[in-house]
Amino acid sequence: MSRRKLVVGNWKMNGLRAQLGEVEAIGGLARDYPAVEVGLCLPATLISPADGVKGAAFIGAQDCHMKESGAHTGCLSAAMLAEAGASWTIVGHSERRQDQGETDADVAAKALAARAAGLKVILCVGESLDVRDAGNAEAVVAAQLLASLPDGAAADWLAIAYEPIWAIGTGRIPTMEAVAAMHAALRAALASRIGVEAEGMRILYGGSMNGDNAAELLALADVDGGLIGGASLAAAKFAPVIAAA
Ligand code: 3PY
Repeated sequence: MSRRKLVVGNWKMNGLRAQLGEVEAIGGLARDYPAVEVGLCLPATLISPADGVKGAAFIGAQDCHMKESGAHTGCLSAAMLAEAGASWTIVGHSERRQDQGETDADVAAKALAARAAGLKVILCVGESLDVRDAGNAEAVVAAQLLASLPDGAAADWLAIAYEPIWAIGTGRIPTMEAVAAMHAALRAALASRIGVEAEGMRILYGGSMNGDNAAELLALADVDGGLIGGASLAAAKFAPVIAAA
């Protein structure tokens, strides 16, 4: 089955209004590659201003709360993010699983809350270096995916991002064989839960993806796009990744 490539920048805690020119330039690039779905998951403070300059890119958030509203100081609901202009959100990034102690159940609940507010979702999974070195990364990450998968998971609103924790921000990536094996294992795990719907669901690679390695990664059969950190912060660095898709 052919799946439209999805290439998404994750700006993490980077970006002030001074960087809106980069958002605009990336939105312009997205216009040049209509076959690719391009987006930027921005700090929440930039979502609304970015909405006006986003061109053909979509704007997303990096997290949302699992509740609709309430006494949760400092948190943002999915509806707030949607109102600000987000159409997607990331959930379950390993930095949040580690720094905020988010569990698989939290991640599934956040995905459902996002869906209820009309957001599409990128759900992140990935293994630590210890797990990779122990040789059972595929089983561990497949189990993490199934435990984080929300009810009603479907390809029209959910994408998966496989991000090995040890590859994030390190410049190291797994071998192409390891990436291919992991993506195939994740698709099989999805099929065991959601059947044929798994064929249409996009599975992105993330973790030190950049203009030098994107073409090789994106050519793998089950790699349907990328979730890109540092290389998405400037249009000049992001352009070759989008072009590779
Ligand atoms: C990275 O590439 O560093 C990421 O974590 C993307 O989400």
